[in-house]
Amino acid sequence: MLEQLEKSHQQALEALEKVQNEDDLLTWRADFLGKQSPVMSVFDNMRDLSKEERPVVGRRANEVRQALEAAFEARRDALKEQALQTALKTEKIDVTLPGRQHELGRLHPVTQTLRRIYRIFNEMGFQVYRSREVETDDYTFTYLNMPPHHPARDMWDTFYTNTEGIILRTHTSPGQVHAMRQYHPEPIRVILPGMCFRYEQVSSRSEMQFTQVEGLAVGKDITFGDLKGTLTDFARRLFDTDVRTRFRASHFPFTEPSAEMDVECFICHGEGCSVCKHTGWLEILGSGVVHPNVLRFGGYDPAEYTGFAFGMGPERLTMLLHQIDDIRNFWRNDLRFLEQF
Ligand code: FA5
Repeated sequence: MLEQLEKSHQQALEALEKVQNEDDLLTWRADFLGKQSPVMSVFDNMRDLSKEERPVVGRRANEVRQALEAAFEARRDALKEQALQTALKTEKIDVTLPGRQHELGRLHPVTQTLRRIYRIFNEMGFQVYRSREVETDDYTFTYLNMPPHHPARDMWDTFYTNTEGIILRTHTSPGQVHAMRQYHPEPIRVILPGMCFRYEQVSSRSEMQFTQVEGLAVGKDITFGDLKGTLTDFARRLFDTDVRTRFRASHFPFTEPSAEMDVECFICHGEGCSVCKHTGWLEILGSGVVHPNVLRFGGYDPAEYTGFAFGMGPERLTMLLHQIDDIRNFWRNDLRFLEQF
């Protein structure tokens, strides 16, 4: 058995000499130091030996095993060193190569429009006022002069939560009453941007989730003329100095009188086309003089105070600014679309 042991030792060392990579090295270890290997099976077969032979063979088998383990470690270190030297020679860093370009993200087109709107109104003295997206029925409708069962509520159908009276806001107008209750009896000049939700058919012009920017001014002697001047100036600053605008009589329960503002169609310049439904005009916002009941709910005496309010849709404004024909592009998250802005 001793003879067999020496032979296996020799064979193992010879095989190890030929090993050139990590994989082969692991195979070698399984072959010569694994459970089934000739050296290790000596331990299993000890019981076949005589009492005198057992310690001699056992000692030698241990020596051989330790020698092979040491040889394995040495070979592994040598291979590592060899690999490192090869890498150093072949993988030289070329410091003259241009660096890798990092992809830069950018602001969403609607966010860009929102920031332009903030800047324009800030220059006119309006501060940004944030108000919540999850609202009460009272703030969304009742305090805006739409008591329960008022038919106008249907125009702004929204999403209801499991908690009675708690809904997702259908417009930013509830923020008007929050701002009034916080600031009364001080004068107010704020814009209220944020997300709105509507239970409505999604189409190329309407989403069920979209942003609005509300505006509110409250003070003494504020007139419809102030509203017109502010919004006309806004449109000129956002679009172009000589863009044509018009106010059309409309109806909102929370403003009296009410008006919608149109800008001349950019596609046909007033001639009439499919985008403007052959009217030559595109609606951009709703507005009006704050209704006395809303002022009262906000804590202002309508005999002393007046105000104006408006609500615009930044998605629609962005569509006009960039001639985008489908509002659904904004949420599609298609980089080919987004990278254009
Ligand atoms: C309102 O929401 C009123 N709260 C606006 C208002 C505020 C009037 C203050 C008077 C005083 P309206 O539903 O028309 O009104 O929406 C206003 C603007 O939001 C629209 O002109 C449009 O630009 C945008 N908008 C409305 N619905 C959608 C929709 N589904 N998808 C995208 N934009 C929309």
